[in-house]
Amino acid sequence: MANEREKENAAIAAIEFVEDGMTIGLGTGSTAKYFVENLAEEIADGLMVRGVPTSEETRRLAESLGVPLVPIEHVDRIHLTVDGADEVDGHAQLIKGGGAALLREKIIANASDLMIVIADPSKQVEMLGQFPLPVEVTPFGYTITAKKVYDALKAAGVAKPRIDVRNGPGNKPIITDGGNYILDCHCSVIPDAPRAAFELASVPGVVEHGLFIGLARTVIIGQDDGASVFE
Ligand code: ABF
Repeated sequence: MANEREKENAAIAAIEFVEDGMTIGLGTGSTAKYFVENLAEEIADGLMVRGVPTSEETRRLAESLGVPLVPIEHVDRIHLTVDGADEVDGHAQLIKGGGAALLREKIIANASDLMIVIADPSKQVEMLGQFPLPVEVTPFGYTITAKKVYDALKAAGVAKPRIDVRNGPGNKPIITDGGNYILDCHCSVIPDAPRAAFELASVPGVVEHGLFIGLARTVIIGQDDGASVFE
């Protein structure tokens, strides 16, 4: 079980990478929340940065803490993004999207000079796949898309994928910030994550998937008394 101290220590270690003048992608989730809170304290002490939020949730949090924000459409460079993850393996490959923000998270991570993942030790895995892989799909044709997602995962070597539509209140599919649905793909293990990413990306109706391959270059794992930085 994650403890809050581990999450906050990972976030505090990421603050070391922040420099005056940076445009910073602000992640989503409970670990990224600590980063936004600590960044807000630095800004109150005079640090000059601006943020690009990866979700409406993070936008509201940052605004409430006085973090200056800029719409992504007005940005030509993002120097650094700091975000959490649902799983991270030894090659800095990630599963993200448990918070349903994976589309904006990936656009912003991909546009960043550096993406740093902050996590507690419970997120570290030998092989991705225990956490259900989120796949964002268009509502139009989503039952057909789900079948094609199943085929794609099988083609990538996942033995017995099980696909659920993520439901919210009233047992209705949750709607993402982008107006789409989330399929949660129970894989147990994803033996070849780059192949799975490739197969999923080729399915019409898939807007984005939660495999982040080759995006994170730095991983910070928080501990009770500090953090380990892997670069
Ligand atoms: C987001 O928040 C995600 O992509 C991931 O799903 C999640 C991790 O949340 P937490 O830090 O609360 O475990 O970054």
